[in-house]
Amino acid sequence: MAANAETAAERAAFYQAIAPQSMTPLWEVMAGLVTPQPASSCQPAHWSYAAARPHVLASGSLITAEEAERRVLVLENPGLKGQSKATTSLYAGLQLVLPGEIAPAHRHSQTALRFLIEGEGGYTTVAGERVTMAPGDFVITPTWGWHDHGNAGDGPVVWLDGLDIPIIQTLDASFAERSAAKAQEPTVPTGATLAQYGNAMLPDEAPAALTSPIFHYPYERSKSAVAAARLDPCHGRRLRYANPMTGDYAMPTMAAYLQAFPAGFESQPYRATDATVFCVAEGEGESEFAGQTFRWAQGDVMVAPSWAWRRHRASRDAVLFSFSDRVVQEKLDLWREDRGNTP
Ligand code: GTQ
Repeated sequence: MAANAETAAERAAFYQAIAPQSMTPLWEVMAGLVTPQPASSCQPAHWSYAAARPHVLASGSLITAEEAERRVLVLENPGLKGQSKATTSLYAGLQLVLPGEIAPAHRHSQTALRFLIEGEGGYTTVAGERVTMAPGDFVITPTWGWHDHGNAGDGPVVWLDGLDIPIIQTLDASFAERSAAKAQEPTVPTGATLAQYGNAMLPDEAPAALTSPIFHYPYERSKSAVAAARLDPCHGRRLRYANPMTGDYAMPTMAAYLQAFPAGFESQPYRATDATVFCVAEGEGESEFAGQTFRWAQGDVMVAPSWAWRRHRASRDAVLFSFSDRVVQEKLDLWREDRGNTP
């Protein structure tokens, strides 16, 4: 036997000998574990709302919201098939609620966010306060908070769900339960939370929690806020949704943003370690992630993987919602960005 073959055989025998002890040699796997830069299976992805919408509506005659518990088509990253993941750490889906339906009350460890894409009259009840969602509204369901959804309008309501499901999975920290009552009886007047916490004023007894007390950020307010923001060469006019009690992100596991691009805007190349899910609130344009170009319009959802170069171009005035795990990465001292040569 050649020396190399002899060594290989000797090593293979050694690996076999230690396997029953549940041991394995690091040197065979090290390069794949400790990579010089992010090496993600997550791929750049795009779901056109025009293409997805007929399937979402078709799911409405296949199963009721009540039977499904949540009637959602999961947006699965093509690089992460079978895993119910939009990115390595985040879940996304399109949820449909038809007029008169109720998605029954439950609660779970996972934090959820909603970004409303289509329809009027859809509502969600969080901690006893029922809010009606209009297109572009951003809504938070905090960890372990009771929530049920309904539709008091006369057309379908569709929103983007974003959840930290893969993070909770990694941590093996999932709990969930269903409520005995199908829906919560509202106990707090609609709008009371936003009025108290969303006007640069706070009640004396306000508790500082990791999740924002505001769970409904109406689009009209958010849009006028970003319209006044500085035009950043990489991000356009961008603001993050914040917890007014702490100034931190609105949720402990997901960072959420709204950004406006004036017609004709072309962003400078940018990359960051937080893979990001985008949803188009309005306008048209295209985005390039890791060299793949996607043309987008209202309701489209896109994924930019970790450390992939991103560029956006707006052919009309446009507004994009986005969310990522940046808040987690920052807490762990991991988050990095690269603005290329842009100041
Ligand atoms: O609305 O509670 O897309 O529990 C996935 C899991 C939505 C929800 C999803 C959920 C929900």
